[in-house]
Amino acid sequence: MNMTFLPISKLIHLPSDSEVEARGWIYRARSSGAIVFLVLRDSSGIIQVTVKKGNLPDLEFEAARDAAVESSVVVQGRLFEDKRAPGGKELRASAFKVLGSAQPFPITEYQSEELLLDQRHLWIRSREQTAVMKVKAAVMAGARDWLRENEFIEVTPPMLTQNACEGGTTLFKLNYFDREVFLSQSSQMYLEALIFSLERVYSLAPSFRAEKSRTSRHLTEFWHLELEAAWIDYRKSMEVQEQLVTAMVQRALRDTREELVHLRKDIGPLEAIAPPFKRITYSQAIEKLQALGHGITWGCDLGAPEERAITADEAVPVFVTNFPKECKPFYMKEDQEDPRTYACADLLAPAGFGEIIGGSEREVDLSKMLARLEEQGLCLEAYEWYLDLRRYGSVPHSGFGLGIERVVKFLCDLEHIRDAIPFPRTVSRAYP
Ligand code: NSS
Repeated sequence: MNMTFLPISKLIHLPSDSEVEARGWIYRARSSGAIVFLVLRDSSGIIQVTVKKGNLPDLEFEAARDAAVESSVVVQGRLFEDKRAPGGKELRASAFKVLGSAQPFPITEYQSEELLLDQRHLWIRSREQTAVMKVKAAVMAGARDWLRENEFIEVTPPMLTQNACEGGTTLFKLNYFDREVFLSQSSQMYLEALIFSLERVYSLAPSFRAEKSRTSRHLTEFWHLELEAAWIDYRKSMEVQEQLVTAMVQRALRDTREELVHLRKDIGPLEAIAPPFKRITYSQAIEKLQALGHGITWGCDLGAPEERAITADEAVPVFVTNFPKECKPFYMKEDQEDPRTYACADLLAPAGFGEIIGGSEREVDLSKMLARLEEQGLCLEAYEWYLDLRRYGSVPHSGFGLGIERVVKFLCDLEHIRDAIPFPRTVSRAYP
């Protein structure tokens, strides 16, 4: 036999009568006497397989009949047209071999969320999870390609640090020989150090936040795409952000359209995402919220309900700029036109989704930064190296951080952010 081994998604497009070999895992199984009906899956798709007694050696027929769901198998046979089968083809087996037999699979239909999380190492084989991971890979590839084309250099910041970038309340502390260090909350400070030689840098790395609240948009470990660029202000940074986000969405639409359709049905709203994104100030957002009946006053940070209300009727993402100083961290630059606020912007995804990016221009004035660090009771010693960046040839610069899982949650229309990462870490879970 002249066998062609191909991924299932390719194999299914071969003409009827082709002799093929398929490898994969048994996704569904049913038998009626002398015929076994299987659905086989691999990383690319699924195919219907029928194994009929008499068409192959008895021992191989019995192996197919007895193989449990999730066994890995190799099937040889011929393709036939079958309109009802997924992809319109059926593979009729002439040879069948189990490579790895499976015990009864612990996940069946209608399992509780908790069980699925306990069995996460097995549940990631599901079609939904597989689709989400493919979308995520496309999103990251789209980002990296856009960044390379636009001359940003990828760098590798440390994950162990002595600095709190985003405030003391969400720090994971650990013993580092004779002292205490933290898991990185953000690579920003290290990226800032790197612009003095490379000018335009980014990193894609985990960030860690000891978030105690159980929300559907917080993980304790998430993948953070962070960018820092010399010579640009926060307005120019917003232009970078809208182009980058658009490139990420476009890549997902190009490479994983089928997965997106499977996950969210309507991809129209994703196709509508293109620059320019909308821009409103924090003060305008507060006015809108008050008009909508929210009991929020100027100076309060925006929470999930407020972000939802601001973007509910928007088709493109929305930048909210100029937050009051009391809402944001010490490193942001005061806005020259409105000194009560920082030159900063959060980017909210449309249709009520909420924040996907936080960014700002950075303070470069040493005395202002010292005053703020002291005000916030942060230990100056640990920040000496960061303050040096203001002492030796400081330049205007801006940067931002984008939560990859937030973007994936938005694109795939997921209810909970934990489904945007294969092994979610949350306040209640670090296993498996
Ligand atoms: O806290 S941020 O708003 N900003 C920073 O960390 C800056 N230091 C980034 C920078 O300028 N280099 O976080 C940035 C984004 C935020 O918009 C979310 O999309 C995401 O990081 N983020 C999270 N995703 C998932 N889970 C949690 N807990 C989380 N926290 C932030």
